[in-house]
Amino acid sequence: MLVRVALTIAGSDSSGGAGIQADIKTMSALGIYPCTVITAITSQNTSIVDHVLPLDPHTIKKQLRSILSDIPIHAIKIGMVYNNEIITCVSHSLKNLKIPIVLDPIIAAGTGALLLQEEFLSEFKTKLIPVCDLITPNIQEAEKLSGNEIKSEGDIRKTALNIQKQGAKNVVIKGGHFKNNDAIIMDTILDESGKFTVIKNPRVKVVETHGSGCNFSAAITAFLALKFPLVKACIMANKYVHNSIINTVKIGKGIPVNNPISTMYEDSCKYKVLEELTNAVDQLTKIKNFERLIPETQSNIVYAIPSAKNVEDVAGVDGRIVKVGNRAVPSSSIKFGASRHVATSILEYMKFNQLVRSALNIKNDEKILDKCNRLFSVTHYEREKEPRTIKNKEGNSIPWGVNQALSENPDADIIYHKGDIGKEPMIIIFGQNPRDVVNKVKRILSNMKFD
Ligand code: PXL
Repeated sequence: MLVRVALTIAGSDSSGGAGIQADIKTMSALGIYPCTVITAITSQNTSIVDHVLPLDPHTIKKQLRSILSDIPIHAIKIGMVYNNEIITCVSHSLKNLKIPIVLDPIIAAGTGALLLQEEFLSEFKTKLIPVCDLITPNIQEAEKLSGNEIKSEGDIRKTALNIQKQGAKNVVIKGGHFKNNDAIIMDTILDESGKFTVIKNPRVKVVETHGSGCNFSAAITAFLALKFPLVKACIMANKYVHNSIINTVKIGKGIPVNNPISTMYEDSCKYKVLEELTNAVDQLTKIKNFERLIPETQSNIVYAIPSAKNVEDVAGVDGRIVKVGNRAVPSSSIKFGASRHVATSILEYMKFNQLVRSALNIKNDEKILDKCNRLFSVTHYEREKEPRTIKNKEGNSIPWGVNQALSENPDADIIYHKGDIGKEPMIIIFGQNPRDVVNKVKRILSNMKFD
């Protein structure tokens, strides 16, 4: 397999959200093989940076030599450099390389601690900025590098030009901390030709996230290693980081951390979900007499990804499984977002037990319900007890009902209701996966007599 390789020169973050750990995750998730040169070891959690150990320049130089003398590197990222000795050593080692270099000018951690000792800012500017192809400051870092105060979009552009004059071929100023507009975040790119490109995104409602800056510069480095042109690489990295901010996780008591693996992980889950559900639908429709369990409103079997947040994260049969003569037939293909009702039921169930991710609705008649009661743990809810305020809100009835039923019995395999005016009675079979649900159907139908 052909592989593209990137190198990150950065500090270790023991909390795993930023620094070298963020770079490894981001680059790997984008299909790049990451090599690492560690410059410092930080002891930190989601609230504070407790200690910083800068490594000696000899050890850093040795790491750089080991990598550069052997492995063809397609792009380089520089993160935390901490002091003058490290700045000098990195600058010397990279000076004459013909590899795209992205410089993330890390001055302070999100929690406030200094990651570049202030007295070395001028060394940083004269020794590292001219070496890089792109520099990626946020608003505060851009202010520190230029000495400007940034209050307007005009100030951002002026500051980008100032930093470019210091020797950075291209500049992207990240707008996450720009307080001009609460709804929009804009990143401003100034490229080699002097052209500005602005990327706008709706602001994600999180207070602060740890690691988003590292994810952004690592993603740009990955896209440069994949040979994308620089502005395109910035645009793609911006989109990628926007998704990882949406999937931010709260792992400790302090600020949430970015989750750059989430998109890749969800995509891989989606593939497996589609595969397992396709097999299950195939099996289900071959079960003798299954069509006799299909209600007037037809059946659907669904399967959610582990991190499902809404019906778009739940796969089902588009157009449901319908009864045609004495056969059960899927109307169409299996898709995410194809089911509303059964998908809503599984999403509510997952709030009680994350391991239960699959469900199927079947007809509720006396004979079927009686068999369910004999074989499984069954609970129910009464639609007529649903408060009017909930009934009046579209889409609220099912979560209310499933919640009621599981509050009585949180381990139930089956939830039923007896219907209401205009609502057909229904049984929903739950399981950890579609195979589990199909096996429950087989047990319900075994030895069942139909006339
Ligand atoms: O987010 C910047 C950053 C970079 N590198 C290391 C860090 C941090 C922030 O905490 O710890 C090692």
